[in-house]
Amino acid sequence: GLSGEAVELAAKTAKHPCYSFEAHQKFARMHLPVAPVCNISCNYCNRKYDCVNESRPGVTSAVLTPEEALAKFTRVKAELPQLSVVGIAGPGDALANWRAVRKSIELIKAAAPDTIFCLSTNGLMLPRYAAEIMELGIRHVTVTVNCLEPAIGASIYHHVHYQGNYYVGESAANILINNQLTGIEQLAANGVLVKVNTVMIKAINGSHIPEVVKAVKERGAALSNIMPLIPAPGSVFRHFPQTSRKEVEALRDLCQSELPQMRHCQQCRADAIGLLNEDQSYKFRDAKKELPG
Ligand code: CLF
Ligand code: SF4
Repeated sequence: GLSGEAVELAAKTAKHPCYSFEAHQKFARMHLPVAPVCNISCNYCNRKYDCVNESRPGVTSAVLTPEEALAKFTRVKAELPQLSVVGIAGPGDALANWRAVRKSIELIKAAAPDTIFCLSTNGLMLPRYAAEIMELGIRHVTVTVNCLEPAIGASIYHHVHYQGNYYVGESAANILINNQLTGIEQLAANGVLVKVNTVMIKAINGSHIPEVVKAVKERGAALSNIMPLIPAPGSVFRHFPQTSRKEVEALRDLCQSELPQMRHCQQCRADAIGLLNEDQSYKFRDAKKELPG
């Protein structure tokens, strides 16, 4: 039979609108924009916008302190009874802002212990923080993995800041990829449901993605989310064609036999609130805090 913890996790996942297709019309998530800094540079990113790990380029979110995050959560929870998940998805990387992220989660957990917490990360700092993530009770983590080979990664990532050093090219990609795969393995081995997001940049990783999905499955990932490249203004890839829905769907069909595919992702903002297809973040913004978008 299933252990008590497995039963509890299954119950949580049934209320997670991203991990469960059935849940996405019934349960809402809110993102807390408490993570402004990033430790890598993706060529599809424009740092004026939210992290493409989990969000649509185009609109900047105001960054909140942990105390402001708790206050916003309290306000949203009171008005949005379907709220089940609090996620951290930018505008930078959740683990490059770990103190603020951890504090925000601790405050909300104390106020509302039944909240499901969710993180999205590029994975660079996963080996460093996996134990703390699990101690905090986080059981849903998304890692964006775009390739397995440093030679491909050198075309996707401009640089990586790691342990006080600055890396570019294949050495940057090599560190990132190794940490992503190690981190996924550590989380999955301890019962965390790992979702892997992959940005389909047709000319660079299009034909390589089935291998990525296979490799993350071997390390214990539970779900795959292949996302189209949205060329962000100001990003290195700004002139790239947007990957078409058809191309993404075909790749998902191909990878489905390896890992379940998420097909209802909305590429949300770092401050998204509500059902996945019904963003209500505009209702909960504090005019004083908003940056010009
Ligand atoms: Fe947010 Fe992401 Fe958690 Fe969902 S979003 S941190 S797993 S609670 Fe969901 Fe939005 Fe797609 Fe992300 S629809 S971008 S997959
Ligand atoms: Fe931008 Fe996210 Fe990549 Fe960081 S991890 S560079 S915020 S897309």
